[in-house]
Amino acid sequence: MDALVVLVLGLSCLFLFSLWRQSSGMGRRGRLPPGPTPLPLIGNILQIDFKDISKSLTNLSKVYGPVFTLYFDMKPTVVVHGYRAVKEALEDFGDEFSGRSISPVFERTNKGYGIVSSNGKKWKEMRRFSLMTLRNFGMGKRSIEERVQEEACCLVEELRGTNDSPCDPTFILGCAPSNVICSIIFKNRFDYKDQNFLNFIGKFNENFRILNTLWMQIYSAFPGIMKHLPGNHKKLFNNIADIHSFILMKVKEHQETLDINNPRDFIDCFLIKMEQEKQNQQSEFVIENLVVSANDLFVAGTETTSTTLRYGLLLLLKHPEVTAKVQEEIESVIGRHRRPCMQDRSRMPYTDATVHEIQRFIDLIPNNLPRAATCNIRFRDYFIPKGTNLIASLTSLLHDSKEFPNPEKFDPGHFLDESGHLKKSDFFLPFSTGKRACVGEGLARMELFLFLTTILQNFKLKSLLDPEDIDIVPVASGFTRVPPLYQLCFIPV
Ligand code: LZ1
Repeated sequence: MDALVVLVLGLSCLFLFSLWRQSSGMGRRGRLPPGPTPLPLIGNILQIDFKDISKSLTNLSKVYGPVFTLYFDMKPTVVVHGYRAVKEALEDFGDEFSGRSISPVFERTNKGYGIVSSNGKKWKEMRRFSLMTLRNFGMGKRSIEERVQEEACCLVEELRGTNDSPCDPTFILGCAPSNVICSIIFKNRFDYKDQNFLNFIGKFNENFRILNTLWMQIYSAFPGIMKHLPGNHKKLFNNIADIHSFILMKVKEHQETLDINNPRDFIDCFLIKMEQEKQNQQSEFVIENLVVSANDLFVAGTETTSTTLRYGLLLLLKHPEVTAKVQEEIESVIGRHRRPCMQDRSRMPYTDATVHEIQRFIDLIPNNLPRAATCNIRFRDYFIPKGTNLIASLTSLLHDSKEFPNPEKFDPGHFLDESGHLKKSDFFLPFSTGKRACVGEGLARMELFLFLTTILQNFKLKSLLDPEDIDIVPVASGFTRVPPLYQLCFIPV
């Protein structure tokens, strides 16, 4: 048979199969939510602008309502959009939608271990352990807060080294959050010029770039073929192998110096758990889970916090009147002569509101991380079979125009009441909500508050442009929103 016949036969079978898949959902068991008609093989990709997925989802919700279905890779994805549908899916159906849908890339790198790409019992135990360990005193004597304060201090010294000259803050603001994770996992931070540190974070940064390329979209669609071909994805897998062996080497060092009564960091806490559970054949506390969980904490805790800080400074340059009020509050509550701490936050409503507004405005992860149905679900009037993917639009909450009038305007007033107190909002869910809500939320919010206040306590931010000329429109990207490139000067106060 020649290749053309095989191709035509293959495509026809796939076409019939996809028709059958669509119609089988319409039977006696109920049906999936409505949505645009999918084409064979390509599903609904023509309905999505991959430069701004979140906006496409908002437009589709105007046609199909707050709960709708899209097809990618021959599989249905249910989208929930708007406060009620998102809360209902992630909170009221918390267990039912607590699965993670795992892309072929992460399936291959994480093999179901760790926190981000695991499911079932493994996920429950790794999540629980990580939440406990990331609490402020979860790791013995040195609190998380102390580790972040130490890093904030080093960050200020590094910024001082720029000597008032214009700089792109990307590199330095990327080092600080990575180093906080280093301090939590490996016990100590590194110098920003340490070659081991630069190699290690360089591999994460390179992977982050590769994951946002078209190559990886193709890999995700056709993993069976792609994994035999040369290309960027090989670099990605090599980097992950290097990262894993670096972590493993650190684990070996820890094993040799472990003191069960004095855990120094995340690795020690995990090794102690391994020791406690060594009789248990089914224990999840095995080296693979330690290595992948550590890797997960870097992936989750570095680029996210660093992008928020970088975007935050850009917004402060654009709005000098906001920056001035924050600096006034720092001056009156903290002063110049001691370092900021978390206790200060409740006495600094304007600063707290500004950090909230930075997170709301930038909408870092607009479409959340994808979830999956852990069982067959009856949701509203629909039937959602086990394994169906779920996307919750976080944009639809963070940019809701009733809750946050003029949502496209940066204004800390969105989180302040008439008397200047912090006004919380149920719509503020940048870390998602429910059983899969971000494990690092507490850590991330601590870093944002301490890093931003420490920077503004020590420096005046000087822009190279007039505020009106500063561009704050995100460079739309696959997964996170990224600010445009910019430069600024840090002038010591
Ligand atoms: C994550 C993020 C990105 C990728 C994986 C996990 N947690 C952001 N927070």
